Amino acid sequence: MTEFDTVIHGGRVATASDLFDADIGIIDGRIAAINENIAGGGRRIDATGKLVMPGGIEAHAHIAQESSAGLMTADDYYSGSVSAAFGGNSSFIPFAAQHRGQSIADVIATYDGRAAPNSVLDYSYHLIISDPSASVLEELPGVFARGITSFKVFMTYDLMNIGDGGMLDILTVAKQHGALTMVHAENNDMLKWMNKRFAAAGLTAPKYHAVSRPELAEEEAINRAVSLAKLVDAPLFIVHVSTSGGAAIVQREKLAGTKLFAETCPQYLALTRDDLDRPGMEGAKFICSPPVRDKATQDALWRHVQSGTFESVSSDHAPYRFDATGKFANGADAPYPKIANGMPGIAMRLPYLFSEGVVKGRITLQQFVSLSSTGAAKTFGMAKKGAIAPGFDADIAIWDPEACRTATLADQHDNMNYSPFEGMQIEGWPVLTMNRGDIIVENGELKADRGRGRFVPRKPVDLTGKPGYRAKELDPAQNFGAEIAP
Ligand code: DUC
Ligand code: ZN
Ligand code: ZN
Repeated sequence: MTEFDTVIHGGRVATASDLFDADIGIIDGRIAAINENIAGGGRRIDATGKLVMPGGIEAHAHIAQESSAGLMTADDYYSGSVSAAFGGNSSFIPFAAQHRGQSIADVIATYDGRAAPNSVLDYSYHLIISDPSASVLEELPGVFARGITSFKVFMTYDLMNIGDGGMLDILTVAKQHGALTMVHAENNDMLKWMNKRFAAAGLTAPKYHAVSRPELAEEEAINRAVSLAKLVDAPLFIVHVSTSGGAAIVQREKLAGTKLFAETCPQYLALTRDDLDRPGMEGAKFICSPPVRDKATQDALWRHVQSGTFESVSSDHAPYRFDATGKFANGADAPYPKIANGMPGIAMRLPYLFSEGVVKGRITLQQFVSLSSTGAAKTFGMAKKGAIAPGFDADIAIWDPEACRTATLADQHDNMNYSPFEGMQIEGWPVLTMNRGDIIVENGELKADRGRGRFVPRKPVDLTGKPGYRAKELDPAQNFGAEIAP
């Protein structure tokens, strides 16, 4: 008889395609068997009455990252990974951010030093490129060889915005290596112009953050980013889509076969600009970019979640404490453009999506698995993660679908002093999180050692089913768009 290290028995297994009752046998951190009534096992985990799902893959988190202004996030790779694990995630992909003038080798060495000794979960990085100089472009093949196959660029923030030409350079190199370019799409000049007018009028309270970043700024930038990617037929991933118009562009382009991927985040489904207008400076807790919008936008984004516009729902965990180390690093009454930009949510992403999505009947359990795990694994090339299948890493989350709780700060297990989700009623909760067969969290207790997580080398993006677009002006096969005399 095969001797399993661990057997999870009695549970209902949910994958991105199926729902069935089965036991799971695990050997050496991998799923070795999925069957009825698996006997034995060095350790037996009773999942009766529970859902057994692929552990979440958090594909958008800012961990131990300095902002372009030099402000460090409140979570490092220990607290960030612990918080992720309490929220049902088995692995995560934070950003490794280049600051201008920095070599990529230095960026990666810096983040290796932050992640490897600390993470309790497997991890990879998306590389943020803020300075696509010739030497940086030359370094990129080495980054792909290392298995970092995605990076993020910005169309906004003066210290990050690489301009349309810089984006074309990055998209072109990325395409050559099978990498995926991710983009923060907001029109920089629109935002700066709005900020100037608001400052002149003395409109600096947190609530003006939302008004100063209009939906049009995102829609215009998404449209432009997609056009740039289409010109060179490169794949593109739009991060944190916050508008109905932006999501509609993604939907339309996907239908046209464009090599396009996208995510939205729980805050755009759960919060509105009214939260920015809470008394005093409370609204600062809800400052993130792009900003949270309104109820109509929430409804539209839910419809896009339901109908397949997004590969994933990610947290965009960008933790800055509600004190002088974070939100108020520039003073307790700082005007909104000087308040740290981002909110925490890595532990709440999946409970929120399960409760508001599955329990309220907006999405199926299979869609939940896809949006929380499988979609990110496929899009970002994590070959052995994101599924419950033989040979895959035993990255598993066991959920109690009937657990009811009110979200509290104590549930987050991060380094924050607030949660934007505090007080929300949540139905369904992860009770056990496993990574490569090791239990990380069980019944509210951390069971893993600091630094046990491993770097996950990733594969090139899979573009199956996405024919793309050939600009005739760049295509020798179409004579570069010139008419040929008959
Ligand atoms: N973009 C992010 O992805 N997160 C925080 C702030 C930002 O601009
Ligand atoms: Zn961003
Ligand atoms: Zn982000």
